[in-house]
Amino acid sequence: MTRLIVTGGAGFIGSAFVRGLLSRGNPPAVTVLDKLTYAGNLANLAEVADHPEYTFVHGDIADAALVDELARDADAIVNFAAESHVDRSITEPGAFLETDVIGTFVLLEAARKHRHQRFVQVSTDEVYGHVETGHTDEDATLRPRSPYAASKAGGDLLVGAYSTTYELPVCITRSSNNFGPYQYPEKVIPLFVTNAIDDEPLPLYGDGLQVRDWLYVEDNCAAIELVLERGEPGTTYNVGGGNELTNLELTRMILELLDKPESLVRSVPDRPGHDRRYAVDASRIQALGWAPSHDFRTALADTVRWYRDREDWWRPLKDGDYVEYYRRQYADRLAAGTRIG
Ligand code: NAD
Ligand code: TDX
Repeated sequence: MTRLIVTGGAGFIGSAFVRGLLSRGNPPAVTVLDKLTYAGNLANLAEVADHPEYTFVHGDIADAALVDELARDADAIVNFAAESHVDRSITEPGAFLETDVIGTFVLLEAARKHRHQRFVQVSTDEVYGHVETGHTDEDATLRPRSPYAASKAGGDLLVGAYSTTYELPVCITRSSNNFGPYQYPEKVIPLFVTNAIDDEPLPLYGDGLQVRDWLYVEDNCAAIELVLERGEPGTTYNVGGGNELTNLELTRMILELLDKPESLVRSVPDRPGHDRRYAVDASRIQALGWAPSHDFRTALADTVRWYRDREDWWRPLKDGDYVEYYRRQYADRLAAGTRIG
């Protein structure tokens, strides 16, 4: 693949993918297509802005004319673009269907028309729904439970249909929770780290015993790159970090790294329909030659240090519309919250 469209490349994972690709020798030509929603941020791409193989296009993946024009000069698409936050999908689901379902459809149509060599759909373990015990493999039934997960599952089903019906060479990756630098401070790790730095309360949903499997963002990007290069057409690959933690355990680690007291934690009313646990079986991508190369505790410590050092990056994001988002999301919850420490 020599001419790549990376959608959502100004977001958290997409920008890590682009920075990684362009930091190595002989990279493909990369066109980032990004709508620059609240989650898109050109500061995430500042270090590649002058790279000769990098082009930025400001636009919507659901804009069929624009996507068609870009796809004509490309041979592969990696689709990171999405509305990605579960809590926002609960209050405003419409944008999730427009981007995660319709947007994916528009990209698939363009890839089909221009006979692309590869389409990689970046998806999530949330499409499998809550996993009580064991680990879900790629053949598990999709049981999405939030509007976000249902929209991602809808996108995935369309991708599968384009493989079967049109023999488009697609792959899907479904990863567990990512963490690392440049993650928008609505997701739990950057939210809790930046709140703790400011001695603000950490709103832990419910009993805090929900389980997530944490994956360092660069390890996910390595998996996506491997699938782009060597994935079997028509195949889905789970990507898991093998680092299952309860939210309470994670919160305690963050506080310890920042030397902050547990009295900052508030148990607040739970997320509606909150999935208790996700856990994927990643043996298929391991057989392709992937394994995470970052130790969880070291990567978490590095990530916490990054947010401590990069207030210039996150403080502006916690201003403006974010203030209203935070109030809507947390004011009542925090008023009803109880201390756990
Ligand atoms: P993010 O919210 O940080 O970034 C999303 C990016 O997509 C932003 O730059 C935004 O501007 C852009 N975008 C949104 N709508 C668009 C549209 N209609 N057209 C063009 N661009 C648009 O998300 P992220 O955490 O980087 O996630 C990237 C992908 O990985 C998503 O598809 C998400 O579902 C998936 N994923 C994320 C995680 C995670 O832990 N963050 C885990 C598994 C899968
Ligand atoms: O304020 C909070 N308090 C809290 O207890 C927030 C924001 C979250 N949580 C809990 C909910 C989850 O159990 O922390 C856990 C992680 O929450 P998020 O960071 O919102 O992630 P999650 O809902 O698990 O979804 C993430 O991983 C899968 C990404 O946002 C998705 O894009 C990805 O598909």
